[in-house]
Amino acid sequence: MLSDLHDRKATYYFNLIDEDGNGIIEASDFALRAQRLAAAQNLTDEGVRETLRSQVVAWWDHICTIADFDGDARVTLPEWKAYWHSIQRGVGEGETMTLRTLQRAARGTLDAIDRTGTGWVTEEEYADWLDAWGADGSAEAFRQLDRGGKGFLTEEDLVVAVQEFYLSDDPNAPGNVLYGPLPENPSSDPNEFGGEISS
Ligand SMILES: [Ca+2]
Ligand SMILES: [Ca+2]
Repeated sequence: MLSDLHDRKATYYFNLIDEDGNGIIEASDFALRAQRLAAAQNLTDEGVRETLRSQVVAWWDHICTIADFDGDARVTLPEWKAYWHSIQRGVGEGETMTLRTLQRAARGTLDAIDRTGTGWVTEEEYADWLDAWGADGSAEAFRQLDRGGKGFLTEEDLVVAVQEFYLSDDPNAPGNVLYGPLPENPSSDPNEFGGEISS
């Protein structure tokens, strides 16, 4: 079982990746994602766009390997949550491979945001990247992710943020907002306390 916070993060991220909003992550979402990233970053050079497309397709291949448990080339929300759970179990069991995977994810994220190749991320680059995700609140998220208020994000900032995003159960962990501030907690189900409260 995922904690409430992890459930919210997993669901929020799933919905961002599910670009066309049909409730399933599949190859077509990644084709759309590549187009939107290219548009948000004003990429006009066809070679550069092609590099971006192949990066995004490689990411989809990776997601299939780790989260498409029944091998139908579609990732459903239950599969996604099972994947999320397996990361936490892997780290809990001390699998260095899981931690290395997260570090690789952080470097991939840096490469995706840092289109100018400087090795760090400016507030503007981060805003463009979140915009391509269709996510809001980039100024607030950037402020939290920028540990020490340097005015830019380093690879180390992103490594810590990715680890917190996938692993932390602390509602105040800055890395929770890597993909923008999480939506507010959905109002609790009135039946949640059924039987315990008598009227
Ligand atoms: Ca979809
Ligand atoms: Ca599947």
